[in-house]
Amino acid sequence: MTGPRDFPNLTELELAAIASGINVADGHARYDPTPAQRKIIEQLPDLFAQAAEASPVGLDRDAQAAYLSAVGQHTAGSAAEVLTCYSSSVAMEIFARALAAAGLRRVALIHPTFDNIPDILKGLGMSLVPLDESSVFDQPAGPPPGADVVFITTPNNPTGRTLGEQQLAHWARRCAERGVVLALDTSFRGFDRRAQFDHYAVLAGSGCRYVVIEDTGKLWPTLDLKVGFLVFRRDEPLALRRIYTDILLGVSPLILALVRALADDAGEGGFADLHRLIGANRSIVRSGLPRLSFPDPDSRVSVERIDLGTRVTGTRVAQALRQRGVHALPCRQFHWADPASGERYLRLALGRPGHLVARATQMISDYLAS
Ligand code: EGV
Repeated sequence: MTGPRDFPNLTELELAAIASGINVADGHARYDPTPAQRKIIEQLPDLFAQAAEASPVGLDRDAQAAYLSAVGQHTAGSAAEVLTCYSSSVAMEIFARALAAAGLRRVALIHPTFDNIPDILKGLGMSLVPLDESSVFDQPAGPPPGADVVFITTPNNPTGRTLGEQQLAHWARRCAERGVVLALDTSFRGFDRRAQFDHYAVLAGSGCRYVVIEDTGKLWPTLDLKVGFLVFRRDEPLALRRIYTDILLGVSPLILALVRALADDAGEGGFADLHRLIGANRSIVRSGLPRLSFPDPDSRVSVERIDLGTRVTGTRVAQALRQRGVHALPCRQFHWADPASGERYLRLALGRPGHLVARATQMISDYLAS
């Protein structure tokens, strides 16, 4: 039997979930495509032919513009440089390498957050200081003394907490005053309209240095055909472009054409459909577990935490559920600076067909009652 210690990170748990059973572990989109999405998928041979003919530069520009405008980032195209990557983790790796090359090593990072963010940063020699969510969102502080970078995931994973416009302006101003780089991971913004005000207008207005990682990877059921965008001020001194071209010539034009089509659909009602699906799945979880509490009442992202209290740990519950064929994530590793504080939570993925979320919820309910 596999125990929690056999999983060095959350992604290893997610891989075990893909191998068998009911998978509400990873945050990737595994719901049934909507009719509009199905139509796009049926056009894949045509998209392939178009991608083979068209200018890769134009396809890249169109995919970027379609995505950024679907999520309200209207000034990104004029104010910033955008580099298209195979995933947000690839963008993250390039960003961290650029920080290391510049000797910027002290990163104040939101806590909790998905563990591959601290792991990639640590892997490139960064030293991390935790920024509690309360000091990011409730009483926005400033960069801790000595910090070179402030890194905020917004909406955050797994809590769904999101920077409002005033809060972003506050952080941008405080970073500008101190010459600190403000880094944002906005992979979940497609789920939450409150995260779709024009961040680049606020960032440009403050004059701060910024790097933003945008992502299509959580949104559409495309079998992981997706892109991450690395976005930064045109005069940013970090060697982002140089390190990008060390790693990539570019992403496949087929993926760019697909992203463009899905982003256009998202802007024309696709996001509304997605928000309805996630909202319905969130209600299935909440109403199916009436005796539990949900620590993120305001969350709109495609994951939901449940609070198990202090009598059982998330690690134990996740392990027992795994033995029954249901895979969810224990939250210990999200709390990268204080793993014990994540033990009371379990995270369920909502980007799934409703019947699968219902089945997982029922099995969790049965297990907790037993
Ligand atoms: C989530 C998977 C990586 C990550 C999943 C995720 N792991 N990239 N090493 O994409 O919330 O489940 O972010």
